[in-house]
Amino acid sequence: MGIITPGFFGRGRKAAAGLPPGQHLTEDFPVLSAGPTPRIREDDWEFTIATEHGVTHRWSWAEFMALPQEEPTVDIHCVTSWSKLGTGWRGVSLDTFLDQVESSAEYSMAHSYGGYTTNVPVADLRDGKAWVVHEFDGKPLAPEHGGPARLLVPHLYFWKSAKWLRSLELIRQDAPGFWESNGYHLRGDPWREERYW
Ligand SMILES: Nc1nc2c(c(=O)[nH]1)N[C@H]1C(S)=C(S)[C@@H](COP(=O)(O)O)O[C@H]1N2
Ligand SMILES: [Mo]
Repeated sequence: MGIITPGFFGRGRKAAAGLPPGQHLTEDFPVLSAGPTPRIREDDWEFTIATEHGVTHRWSWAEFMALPQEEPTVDIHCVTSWSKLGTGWRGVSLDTFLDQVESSAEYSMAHSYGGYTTNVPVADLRDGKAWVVHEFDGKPLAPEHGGPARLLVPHLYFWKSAKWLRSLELIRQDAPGFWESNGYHLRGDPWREERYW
């Protein structure tokens, strides 16, 4: 996803020309959580998608693992201004889930174990742009980073990537989630600097 501008000679940092405006690179992986880290055993974990028609689809951990797995390598951008390039994940595309669901809703609300919510337009979950991931850097996703599984929507600011993902609610009208109710932008495109509204 990074853009390398030919002829760009920066300060020796990798792909600095590929950072969205106002962002700086970090090599480590900061933890940003609005509350305590919930501990969910894989046996107790389930992921549901609830449609605007009142239908709920469920996947157990075993069913989730049996779906086609992808290994996206993507750049992530936190609204607090750090970006991390080339992060490697393993999980299931949202296309795979949504293809099993009858819905024409244009918006969604992601709900996490622990109560966090964030709204994401369905178009931003489609066409290979978003995943439910359970591995980072070749290892099971650590609880503080959202394990056992989190949403990954790397082309939007990282607050949209709900950790400890529990359900996706498909809704006809957009509504603010946790940070969006506290002033963060409804969509959050880092390339347009949609930080606050
Ligand atoms: N459930 C939940 N998901 C969350 C958050 C949170 O507090 N709770 N924080 C968000 C924010 S603001 C960011 S920047 C990223 C941080 O992910 P990390 O801790 O793995 O770096 O998770 C996002 N997803
Ligand atoms: Mo964030």
